[in-house]
Amino acid sequence: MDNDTQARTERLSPDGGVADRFAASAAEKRTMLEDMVRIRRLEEAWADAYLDGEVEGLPPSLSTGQEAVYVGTNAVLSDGDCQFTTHRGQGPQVAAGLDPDRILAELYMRADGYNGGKSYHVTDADRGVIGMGGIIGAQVPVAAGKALGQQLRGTDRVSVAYFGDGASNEGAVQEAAVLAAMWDLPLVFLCENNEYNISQPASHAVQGSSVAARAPGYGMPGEVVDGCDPLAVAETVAEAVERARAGHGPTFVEARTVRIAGHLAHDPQRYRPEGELADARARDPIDRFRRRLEAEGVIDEGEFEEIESGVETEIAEAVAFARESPFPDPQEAYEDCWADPPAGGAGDGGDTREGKGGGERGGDGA
Ligand SMILES: Cc1ncc(C[n+]2csc(CCOP(=O)(O)OP(=O)(O)O)c2C)c(N)n1
Ligand SMILES: [Mg+2]
Repeated sequence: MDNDTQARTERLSPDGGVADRFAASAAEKRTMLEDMVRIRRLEEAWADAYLDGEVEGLPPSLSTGQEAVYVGTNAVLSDGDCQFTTHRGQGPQVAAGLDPDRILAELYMRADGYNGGKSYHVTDADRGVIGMGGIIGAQVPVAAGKALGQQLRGTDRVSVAYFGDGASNEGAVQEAAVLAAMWDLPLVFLCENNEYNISQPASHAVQGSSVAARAPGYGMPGEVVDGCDPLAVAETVAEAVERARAGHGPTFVEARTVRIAGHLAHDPQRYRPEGELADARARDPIDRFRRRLEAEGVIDEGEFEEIESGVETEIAEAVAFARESPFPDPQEAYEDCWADPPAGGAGDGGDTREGKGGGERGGDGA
């Protein structure tokens, strides 16, 4: 082993001493449980709206069963950190504290939505939630670009790229992983292994014991974590984030989770072997965490029902807000296509890039 490889191997040691493990207070645990319920109810409201014919377009992609991944991750992120979501992006949005009124308004394609009703890949750059999602895996190199920016600016901020077990096979993910490891980018590769990509079991697309087993090949540590346990996720992501903040580069985290809903809301999942869905439901992270918090005395008997009814009221109000919000003006389709030129910079007065439709932001051809 040459010196460089030796140094790199030592630095990749999970016991490298950079971890500042996550410890949740009772109040934080209760908030995590509440946020998991909030994610689920918000998504169910969206699915109901679609199945009732109130909302049109692509059927909703729910993250039922995967909520622990998002609340665990968001428990350790701070202001200035970024997360790049998949086509199941509602979990990170809610867990990051985005307003359910405006999330649902976007899912109802209304003007008060986070993207003005123009794309359900909800984005709130101020809170570092960047919605991509349409092309699986495509958000990962973009997240690597953000992490490079965070590194070049000398910050200790990090980015998280979510992607699925299916997306883990995409070239975009491989290339981002190679580059991120080479450049020690402050990036967490967060693979949500929900055991399916559409109707194909993950075991038919991933050879070997785990997706994370590929990590040493990229030149980064890999961790497998129980993605149905928010505290385990928080602990593992905390370690990855701490390593990234300290300048030690990326980590590949594989959260073993479970897809209880279909691929999209109208999917009856007839392709699943008998009994598999029942097994998946038995691993429901909300039920499990609720039982754990009751056993620990963090919540009293009956308190879960209070949490549920509070969230249900909140989501019913968010649905009412979304319904009342107007549709965007058709002219809006031409807005927000290009970034504003920097104030006082050379670009003032219009977008001068060639071959991009030219003219000012929102001009014809944009
Ligand atoms: C590049 C690309 N290929 C195929 C698709 C079609 N597609 C949408 S979701 C999906 C499955 C993705 O599976 P996984 O990455 O495991 O994510 P999950 O849906 O399980 O969350 C596929 C193949 C796509 N959107 N983009
Ligand atoms: Mg999957």
